[in-house]
This record gives sequence, C-alpha cells and structure tokens, in this order.
Amino acid sequence: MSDELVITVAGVGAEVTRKEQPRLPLLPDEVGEEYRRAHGAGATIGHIHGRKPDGTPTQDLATFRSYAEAIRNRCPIIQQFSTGGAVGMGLEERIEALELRPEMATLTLGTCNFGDGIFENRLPTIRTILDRIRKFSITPELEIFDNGMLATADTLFAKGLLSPPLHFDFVLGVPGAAAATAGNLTHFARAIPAGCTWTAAGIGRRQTATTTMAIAMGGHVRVGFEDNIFYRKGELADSNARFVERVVRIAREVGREPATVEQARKILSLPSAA
Ligand code: KMH
Ligand code: ZN
Repeated sequence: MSDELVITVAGVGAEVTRKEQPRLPLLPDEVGEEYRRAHGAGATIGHIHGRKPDGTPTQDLATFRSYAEAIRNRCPIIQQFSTGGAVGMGLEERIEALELRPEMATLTLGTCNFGDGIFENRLPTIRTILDRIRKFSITPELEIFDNGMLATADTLFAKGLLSPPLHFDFVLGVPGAAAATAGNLTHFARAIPAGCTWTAAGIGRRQTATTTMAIAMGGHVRVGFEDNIFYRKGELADSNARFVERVVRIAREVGREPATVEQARKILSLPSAA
C-alpha cells in the first residue's frame, strides 16, 4: 500500500445535466478551470467525458481535443479519456478520440444495467477498445461495475491480452450493478491480482462512504459530478474541487497525503513515470 493517495476527478460525466447541477462544466474553458481547481485541491487524474455546448454527451474528437488543450494549458493533471461514453453510444464514437493519445483511458470489462438503460460491453467490444488503447500506447484503467467483470479480467489475463500490474476502478452503486457496500469493495479488492492497484468510486449518496473505505483500505479514490452532485443531503456541491478537498481532509486524518502527479505515475506504473 502506498501512503500517497491518487485522487481522480470525474468532473463532467455523461449523464448529469445542468438542470440537476448548475455548476456542471460543459465548454472547454469551463472544463479546464474545473480540472485546474480540482488539481489544485489534490486531484492527479482527470477522467474526461465530452459534452456539446447544450450538454448532450459526445465522444467526438474535436470536443476531446478542445477539452484536452484547455486542461493541459492550465494544469499537469494526468488525462484519462472515457471510452464508455454514454449508454447507447456507438462503439466508434466511444473510441475515436483515443488518437489524441491521452496518458490513460478507461476500459469497462462487461455489460450491466445502468439505471433504466444497459451499458453494453460485449467481449468483442472490449477487445476492439483494448486494441485501440494499445495502438496508441495508452494505459488502460479497468472499470469494474459488477462481479462478472472480474471474471472477464481473469479471462483476459489468462489469454495474455492483459498483464499485471494494472490499475482498476471499482464503480459501486450504479442502479442495477454492484451496490456500494463494504462487502463488495472488500471482495473486489481481494479478487484482483497481486501488484495491481485500485480506485473506488461510489455513486450518489454513497460517494463519501465508499471513498472513506477505500482510503482506510489502502486503495485510491474517485470523486466528482459524474458520480455525485450533492455535497451533503439537500446541498448541491459548488464545485468538483470541494469533493477533492473533503477526501484530502479524510485521508490526512489517517496519515495519507494526496499523491503528486509524478508519484501517481509511479504508483500506477505508468510508462511516463520518471
Ligand atoms: N457513462 C457510463 C455509461 C467510462 O467512463 O468509461 C459509462 C462510463 C464509463 O462512464
Ligand atoms: Zn466515466
């Protein structure tokens, strides 16, 4: 376990609307500012989804180029592009921005219910995304929303398509997938191969309980509007940075400092680690 805590900010997402969260960043400068503030508060990875100016989710190259530039011009946060996009999006759209060669990109290892929709990731889809990730020398973050996705990870390990050390993200509390419980988090953390690292994200009101468990267990954390828009019951968060500040406070109470960008690269075994 590393004492340093790698904090991911998922500040845009694909599902939350401006109506629900008026501070949701949509334009490149808004996204850049939001990630700059989150980085200043201690976040070292920026998980990125694209939005059109009207808020419609998009994974198009031009949007990601403008977001990536706006963030890069303001701070050195590690950029992690989503390849999940939004429920129902076509595969090509989900991965077209990878040619911009972000340092990291997500790879969800299976299909699950996602509220009223289905987040679809058949094995051929996973292989296509993984091929594209490899083509551009990007480091994957393996997204686990439910137990069966860990079995897919094992299959890919057995076939030699993935090899540890790898970084996982356990997303707990999506309606229709694994609940955000201590039991599930413990099971997921134990199930991955030795030497791998993991982050936990909790959806909605389970965000703070989930990240607090992860901090105590030696994992890493993800926070942000993609997962939760309320700072506490009935109170909307005024920025993504506010969530980052809270996990930093909790982490310091148990002797963990936020990782710097360079420390995060080492902890996650990113090829760019100095
Ligand atoms: N928006 C979700 C359906 C990812 O970023 O890779 C999928 C998602 C996963 O957010
Ligand atoms: Zn995402």
